Amino acid sequence: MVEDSQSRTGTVTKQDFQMLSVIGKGAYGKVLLVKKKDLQNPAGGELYAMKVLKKSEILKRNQVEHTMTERRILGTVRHPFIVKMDYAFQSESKLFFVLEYCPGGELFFYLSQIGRFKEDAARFYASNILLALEHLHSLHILYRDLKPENVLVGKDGYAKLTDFGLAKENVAGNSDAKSLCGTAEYLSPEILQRQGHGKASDWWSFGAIIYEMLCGLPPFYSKDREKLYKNIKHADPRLDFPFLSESARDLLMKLLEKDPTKRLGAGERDAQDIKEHPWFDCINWDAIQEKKIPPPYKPQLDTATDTKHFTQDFTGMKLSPQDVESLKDGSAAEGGWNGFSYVNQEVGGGGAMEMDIQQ
Ligand code: ISQ
Repeated sequence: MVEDSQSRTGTVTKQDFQMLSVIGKGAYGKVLLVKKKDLQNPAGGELYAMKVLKKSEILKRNQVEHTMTERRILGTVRHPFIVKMDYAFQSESKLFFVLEYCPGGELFFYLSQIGRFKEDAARFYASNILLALEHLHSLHILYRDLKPENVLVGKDGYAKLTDFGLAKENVAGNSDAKSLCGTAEYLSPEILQRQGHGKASDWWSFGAIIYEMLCGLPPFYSKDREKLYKNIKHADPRLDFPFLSESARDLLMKLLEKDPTKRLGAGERDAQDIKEHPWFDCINWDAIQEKKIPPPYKPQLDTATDTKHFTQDFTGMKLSPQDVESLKDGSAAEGGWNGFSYVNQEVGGGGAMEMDIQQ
């Protein structure tokens, strides 16, 4: 009987996936649309987004800790509005995260195409993001990198958070690391002033994202970086648009509060105080969590592997010789990346699983 490497070893390697296209590119690597080879089903198995990181780049940029944090969080967290990781493995030169594929692409690619969302649509996506943040906070994890590119749309039309490279675990109190990370547009005044990041800083970014969904631009937008910083720290966000409801204006004012201790969501009750704001009055939180509410839009795909919701900058590219080469790079010992490899028990087939993680 022919065996795939998963049934042989209990883990997976690149050889278990067929590369289909490039759907994203970042500083440390790229994201590929891949199909898991399935010997029981010649048409092929499930589609995944495979994030491929170069070990040399991660080392060069001192991102080892961030990468291992992302790996640990993705291996621990299971939530309907957080991208699921099914496998993680490595070769001599690369790390691979095999993630749930979200065929709707970035929520903000969709937003950029239509300008701004109606309040009902913005409220729907905001409710997904809120439940994801609430769950992370309940596990003492700060997300710290809430920005439009990190919100994806799944095949069911619900939003999902991805990219935990900047997340922070084991936050006890409400204040934390003083490092400056994240895209400036969504960073809170306290982070810009290096006064630490607590749960309230995630609620600021949440406010900035709702603002952008409703108004079409981030709240303190300026091309000039210095002006942007100054605006975030000192300016009032513009809220006098005729299309904003009174409750939306009130919510944005309370989330974009400069003083993190006075911000909505800053208290002990965290997300609960935001859920009870009048803007969310018509939201049935249990029904959202159980995905019983029809989404404002469902990605329309011509084929299962249609990548029309991803920017053509990547999807138009042929797989480079390096991409193909990376397939040949045989799987390796863990080396300095001990504990990276992972198989989600729910997809592993139930056999004896090779788990190299020491949790
Ligand atoms: C899932 N689906 C599409 C794109 C992605 C990019 C990064 C991480 C996960 C993804």
